[in-house]
Parts: sequence; structure tokens; C-alpha cells
Amino acid sequence: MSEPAIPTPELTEQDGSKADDLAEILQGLRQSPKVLSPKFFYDEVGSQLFEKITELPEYYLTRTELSIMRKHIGEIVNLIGPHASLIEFGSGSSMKTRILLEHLDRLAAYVPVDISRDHLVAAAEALALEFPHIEVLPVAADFTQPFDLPQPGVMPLRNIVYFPGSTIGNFSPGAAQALLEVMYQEAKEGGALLIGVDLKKDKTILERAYNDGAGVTARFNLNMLRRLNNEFSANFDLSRFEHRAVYQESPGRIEMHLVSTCSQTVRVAGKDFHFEENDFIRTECSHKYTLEEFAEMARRAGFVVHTVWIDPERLFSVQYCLRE
Ligand code: AVJ
Repeated sequence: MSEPAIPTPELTEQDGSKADDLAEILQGLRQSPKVLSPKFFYDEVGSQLFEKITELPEYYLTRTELSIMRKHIGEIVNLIGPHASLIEFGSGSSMKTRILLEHLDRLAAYVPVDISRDHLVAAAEALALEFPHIEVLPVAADFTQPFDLPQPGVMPLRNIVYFPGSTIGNFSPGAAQALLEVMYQEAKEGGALLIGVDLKKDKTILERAYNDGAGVTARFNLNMLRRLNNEFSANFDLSRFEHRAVYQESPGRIEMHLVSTCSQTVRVAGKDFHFEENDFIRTECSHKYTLEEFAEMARRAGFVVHTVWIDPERLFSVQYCLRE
């Protein structure tokens, strides 16, 4: 007996260009303080380093979210119901996605949406092999802008937008609000949002999570400069920048910085950028929310928080929000 052929997932492409990325990088470096988007962390090496971060003892987020998902998967499955289309904002190579794909009842389709085409296709192919009965329909798009959904073979009963990992924290409150509005659109009538949100807590726990003892987060942060050197004709000297992560109580966010250890000038794609000693590039903000703050933001986007699951230490939340 021959194996049934497993089709390679067909890709819907709507992604931006390298020229747009460069323009964004140059614009960020012209600001004061200088900023670079955390989306530039995730090349091959960056993605591997992030995987390592998720296993660090200090980095409670991934482990805690996973334990919440495992503990409450029965309730989550019942709330979502049968024949849903699961639309993940992000490429979905995570264990959390696998838990959902394993347990959800007769999924109409799984639709991972990611700007990084290569990562997306690899993750989608792996999942299509692991879950041959699920239609996997990857979309290469910048999910901060509305995008067209592919049409599954089976008509979905409802759309469930899935946004794990507290990636929502990477967006400023205004941008997070706008993103929730895109999610509202993509969820369509009768749809819902399942989202992981990291919670406000003691500053020492937060700062430890982003300043690990093994220095993996430092390598992850500095990798962005290596990537700019390789892909955007930059000449950053990685030995002249240091990783730093600090929690700002107001507005309640971890900021990751790359701090210049001396006075220096760096060239990026033919343009000069000067750093005094202690000048820094802000590479990431990771906003933390109280339950009330997140509920209010979701409400303004048209969602009502239906169920919140939290670990016993109240570190992290997974929230099921209904589209009003
Ligand atoms: C992937 C955005 C959730 O903000 O905690 C981990 C990325 N940065 N360590 C986070 C990250 C440094 C992470 N998110």
C-alpha cells in the first residue's frame, strides 16, 4: 500500500520588501534615542537563540504559558468548538500550537501568518506532515495590516485568532490596540481571540528574565547587529556594544538596549551614525499588563474577555476574548 501524498502547503504571499526593511532601519537609527524593530531579531541564528531563551530558568514566560495551555486545554477546546479555522499571528512552530492542533475538534484549517517567508514555509511543512488531516494554509504577510484569508476546503464555523507568547507586549499600547483591531477584522463574525499576555509583577523577576546568567539574551540582542552587518551592509563592531535590559515601571515595560561602550561612528548602507559612549539603540519593548489594562484595550478593539487562565504564581495569562 502506498502512502497518500502530503501536499506542500500552498503559500499566499503579501510580504514587504528588503528595501522597506532598510528604510525602516535607517529611519530608526536617525531617531533619538535610536531604535530598531524587534522583528529584526529573527533570522536563522536569532530564532535559534530565542529557542534557547525559552528554556532558560529565568525566562518564565514560555514554560508558564505552556503549563497553562496543558492544564486548561479541555476547557479551551470546548470553548472553541468544532470546525474552527485557527489563524495564528506568527509562524507557529511552537509547542503551544501543537497542543491546540492535537486537541481541537475537527479543525477546518490552520492558517499561520508571518512576514518571514522562509521560516513560515518550513514551519507549515513540518506541521502539515505532523497533522496530515489538517489543512495548513500559510499566509506570508505583515499581520499588522489587514490581509486576505485563504479559503479552506471546508467552510469554518468560526475563526479563532491565536496570538501566543505575549508577542502583543512588543507593540506600543497604540500599536497593540491597532493590532487587536486587525485581529477583530480577521476573526470575522462569531470569531474569537486566544492570546497569551504577560502580567505586571515584581521588577526583579522581570529584569532577571531578560538578563539571564548564561548571557543568552545578550547574544540574542547583539545578534541584531551581526544581522545588520550581514544583510544591510553595516559595520557594527559587536565588541563595542553591550546588552542591557531595564524595567520601566511607567508605562510598565522591559526595554532592551544595545549600549555603545565608546564614542564611535557606524556605517549602515553608506550612511553614518554616531554614538557617544553610553548612547544606545532600543531594540525591544516588552509591555506587561494588568488584567484590567488588557481587558480595557481588548474592549476598545471590540473584544470582550470571556475567560482568563493564570498560573498559581500569577506570572502569565492566557485569555479567550469574544468578538462583540
Ligand atoms: C517573543 C516578544 C515574547 O518580549 O519576552 C525574550 C522576546 N526578548 N527575551 C519577550 C524576548 C528577550 C519575547 N517575546
